[in-house]
Amino acid sequence: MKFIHAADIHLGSPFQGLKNTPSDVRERVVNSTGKAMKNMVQEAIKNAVDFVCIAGDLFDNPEPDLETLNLAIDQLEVLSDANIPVFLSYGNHDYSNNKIPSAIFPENVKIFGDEVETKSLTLQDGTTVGITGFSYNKRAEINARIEEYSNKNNQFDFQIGMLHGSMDGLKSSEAHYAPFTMTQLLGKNYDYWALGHIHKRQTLNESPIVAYSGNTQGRHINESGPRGISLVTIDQQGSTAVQFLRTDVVEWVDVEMTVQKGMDLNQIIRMVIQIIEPLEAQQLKLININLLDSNVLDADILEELGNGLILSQIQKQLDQNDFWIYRISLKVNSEIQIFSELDQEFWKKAEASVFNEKKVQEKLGRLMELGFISEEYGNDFDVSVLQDQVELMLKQRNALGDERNEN
Ligand SMILES: [Mn+2]
Repeated sequence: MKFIHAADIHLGSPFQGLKNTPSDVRERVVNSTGKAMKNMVQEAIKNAVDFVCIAGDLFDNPEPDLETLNLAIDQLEVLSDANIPVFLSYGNHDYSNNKIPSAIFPENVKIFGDEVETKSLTLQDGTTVGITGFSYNKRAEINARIEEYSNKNNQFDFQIGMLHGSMDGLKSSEAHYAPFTMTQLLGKNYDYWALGHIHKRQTLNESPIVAYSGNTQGRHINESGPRGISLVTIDQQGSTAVQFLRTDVVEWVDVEMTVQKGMDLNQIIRMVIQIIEPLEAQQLKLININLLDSNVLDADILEELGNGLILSQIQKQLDQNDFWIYRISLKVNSEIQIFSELDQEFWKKAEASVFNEKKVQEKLGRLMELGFISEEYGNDFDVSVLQDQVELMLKQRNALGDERNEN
């Protein structure tokens, strides 16, 4: 038995933070989630799988626009033409609210309702499979749903659990979605758990495999690195092999480089190009350059880094089919203390209370009514960028003071 475990395709993701990007790069990024779905479908056909599981968040939004919806229908029809059934559950992003009538999907698509249920499938060789799951019907599913899953039904040769959620006790913004414990999952005696919701690919248990396939396309720098799906093969003895197949067309990459005191504009540009150009570029790479120790640079160089001059020079010299550097982040040496005569613990506390999104949004306040400010600090506002800039300014201004203190 062979199937694809996919999740978090997020069709229709808006990709807002790309305003200074050339239109061809922008277009590739905006179309990337759809292209990733196409790649998933092609892999299903190429590998002649028995079925496909999509464990939540097929759409980025519970009310996808027509173009997004049609793309999904078209791709599901390609699978239908290839006689490949699809098991689909909705997650916290595309929770079912009757905005998407299930009748618009081809018949090979089996959609889970908001109660946990088991759908059965008989493969061509007679193998029987039970697939158990449910769809979200609201954005936040804080209740554990795992006890509603039945134990393995022995009328099936294999049973697979699909669950969009997070491990109980997880501490992150992804926590508290249909929480489960490993003991609960393993207690069901299923042959494989196809998880969705956490976008970072990971295996939580080896036998049976309990895993997140990760999302099919990274959508911002916090989703860096290769993204894709799992091709799962379970033989008659129940031993399972999982192969990672890439589906992404755009890869977000964080690159670090350390600058030296006295470096001029051309040296910095050369250094960046020398590090970026040799990178393998099968996918378009969207790169965030972290310039470490940037506090040692001269003030005029820092200004050229800050006003985008150096960035635009680098962008011109790199092949835009392969690389797009969208940001240079100036990082300061963390060993330098700001106002070292102050209690550093107090300083850190103050820093944390000033640089949180709520505070910064509050300060921005009515300034956001000005077009150029809302464009700069709009939807994708990243507080850490502002924090880096301020830290750099303080460390530069403060450097003299600290040097004096040393004598
Ligand atoms: Mn998701």
